[in-house]
Amino acid sequence: MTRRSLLLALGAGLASPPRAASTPEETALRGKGRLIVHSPRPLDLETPPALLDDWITPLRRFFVRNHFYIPSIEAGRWRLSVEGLVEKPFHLTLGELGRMPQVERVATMECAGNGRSYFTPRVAGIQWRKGAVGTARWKGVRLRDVLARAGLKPQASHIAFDGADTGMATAPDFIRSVPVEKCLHPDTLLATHMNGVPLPLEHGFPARIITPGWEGAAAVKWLIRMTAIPEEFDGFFMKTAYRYPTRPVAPGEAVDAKDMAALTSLTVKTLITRASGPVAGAAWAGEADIVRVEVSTDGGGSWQEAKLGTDKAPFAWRRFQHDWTALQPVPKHRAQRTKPAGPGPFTVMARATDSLGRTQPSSPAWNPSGYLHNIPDSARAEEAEKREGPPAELPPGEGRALAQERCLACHDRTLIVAQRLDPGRWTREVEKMIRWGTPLSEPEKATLTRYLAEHFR
Ligand SMILES: Nc1nc2c(c(=O)[nH]1)N[C@H]1C(S)=C(S)[C@@H](COP(=O)(O)O)O[C@H]1N2
Ligand SMILES: [Mo]
Repeated sequence: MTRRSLLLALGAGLASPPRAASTPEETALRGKGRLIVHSPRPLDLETPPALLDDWITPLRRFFVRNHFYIPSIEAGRWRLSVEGLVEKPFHLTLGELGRMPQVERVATMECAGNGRSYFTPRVAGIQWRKGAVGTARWKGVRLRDVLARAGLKPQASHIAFDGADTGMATAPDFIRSVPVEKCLHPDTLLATHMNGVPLPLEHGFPARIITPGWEGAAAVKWLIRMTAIPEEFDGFFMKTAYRYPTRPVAPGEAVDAKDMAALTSLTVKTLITRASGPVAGAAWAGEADIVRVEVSTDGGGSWQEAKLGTDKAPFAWRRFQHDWTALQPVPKHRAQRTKPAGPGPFTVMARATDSLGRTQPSSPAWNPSGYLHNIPDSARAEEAEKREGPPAELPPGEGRALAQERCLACHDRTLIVAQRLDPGRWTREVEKMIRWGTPLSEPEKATLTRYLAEHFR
């Protein structure tokens, strides 16, 4: 073989490398290159605030929150079964769904854990900053039309929604229930489209629930079954996760199960998407409307009312704007002239009031799982998005091999190192993982917990 033919052969090889079939997560990640990766698989992506500068969030910027791996779905074989306390259980195909009356609603979706990283003491879970939120144009059928076809029995008080994803190892299935009253609301959808296109796989293709105004976990993706049941579903994702104290609690306080209730509507909140020239952002309030947004450009000393955007819909965020540029004084002889400052030490804040009269608290309402963080947003006028990459490896120490073998079997390193928990909270996380199928002997459990608590606290 000549040198030239060797090079040609190599070139040909490079042009068509043997391709490993890529996972749905890899495909989704490629389309969402500018998002913050909390975990590549399960896929958990957050949007930097500066990218949330539209009323409707483009799909390539929309956050992703998956507890487990994206399931594989074949549209032709997909069936949605409607069962439980109904007169006529039945299956729906995608074709039948498409022939039912279609409605479109713009609604904001936010993960209940958005802002979790700002709670003290820290709590376990994805360490979301500000961008687990977005607004989409959802299209599909009214959920109540589907339920009417099945005929709810009078004893039905909740509908349990099950998606095609399943828990890793023995982790519980992601099943969420919603009270019948919200399911029958004319704006609650069985959505098949998002921003005018069929739901992308990572957002729940071919169909998901949309409960406008409610925290994101109610919006079950890859829906395959809905079951009418007599009371709230009693699985992990209803009875342990996504619960919020029904009384005020002190930071770090343990809360009795009887003092916790399932999360429903979102609360009132702001997000600054641009901190200078002019200030801009979004404000939302779950099932309520935004009536006022105020902006402070002096760190909360004084507040001015911002202009609200003209785009609005009952469950969608409202854009706001306030004409202000971080100005630097100019010499007297150049009278009346100012020019935009370079980086300045200005702290811009935004707070909203909603139609229920709710405002944002000045300090976060700590709760055991770190939900509904909603203090007034603040941003530095010169703020640039810092992106720290995760470390390449887990730090050395006794227990590292165990962490690599047992934790990284299902989780990505990024997720582990982002947790900053005290030993008690690490113990609880490890115990949960043991319950969910991680094999660990007592001595291994002790070693692993010690390692995690020492390095990630
Ligand atoms: N089947 C299924 N549905 C799900 C989830 C999930 O893990 N599995 N995550 C929920 C949570 S916690 C949120 S915040 C939203 C996020 O929706 P998105 O990924 O389309 O932004 O989906 C919800 N629906
Ligand atoms: Mo969520």
